[in-house]
Amino acid sequence: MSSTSHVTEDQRSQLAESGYTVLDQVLDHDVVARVLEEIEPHFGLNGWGRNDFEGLRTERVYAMLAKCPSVAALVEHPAVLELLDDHLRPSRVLAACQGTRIHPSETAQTLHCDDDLPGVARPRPPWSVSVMWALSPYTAANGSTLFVPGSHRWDSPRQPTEQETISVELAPGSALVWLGGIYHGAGPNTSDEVRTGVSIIYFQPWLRQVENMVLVVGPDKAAQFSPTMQRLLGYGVIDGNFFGHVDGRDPIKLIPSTLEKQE
Ligand SMILES: O=C(O)CCC(=O)C(=O)O
Repeated sequence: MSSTSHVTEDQRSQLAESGYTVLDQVLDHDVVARVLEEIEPHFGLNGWGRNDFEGLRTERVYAMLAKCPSVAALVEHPAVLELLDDHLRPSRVLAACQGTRIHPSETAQTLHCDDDLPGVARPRPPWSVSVMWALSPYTAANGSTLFVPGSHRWDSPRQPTEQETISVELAPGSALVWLGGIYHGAGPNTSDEVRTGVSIIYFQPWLRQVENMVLVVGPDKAAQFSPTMQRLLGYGVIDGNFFGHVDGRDPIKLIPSTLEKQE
């Protein structure tokens, strides 16, 4: 590691070659404790995930930066930013930041790629980089993330199998960093303990509108337009009610009187 670098050459090459790497125990205990203290009251408020992908025995705290500001230390952690530099353009954007708590008896999440949604042929350079911060121990028994090493280089037709996965265990304060094209998913929780962490996704800067329409036309002003127009502005979600959500909900619900105007 050079005197100015927060990551090793091995970590950089593992991320590029295998598609994932680990930053072992890089957070101070008091940072972990602060984030846990801020997030704890939000668990238990929203209930379980609404489908198998969100996890029927998993709790998620969306809009985390608005609820738990200390998570900013994780989002802008210097080691993570350095790894992002290798794969995303400097003006990358934060795409998601959520707390996750996987409870006992949760089943394995479907193996997926984080940047596969537009259905463009693979392999290709990553459109996203994801980071999972462990706030509790992540073990194979309680659902540590499963990866198919090297699968970010696969072509489009090839699909992963469970037999190809490895489970990456983490100590609290560690981060697991992966490229958008790697097949992965949360493992099953066969233990009697919860697995708690923060999941963050960064996107290439061009995965966004040219004009930031929902700021140009805020919810009050958007109320004068038709539902078609509101959706064009960006008050909507795609892909299973997910991309574009605000705190887990369709942003069109933020527009006053929207319900009367729904098509
Ligand atoms: O929780 C994990 O270990 C991975 C989660 C994940 O990949 C997702 O929710 O998309």
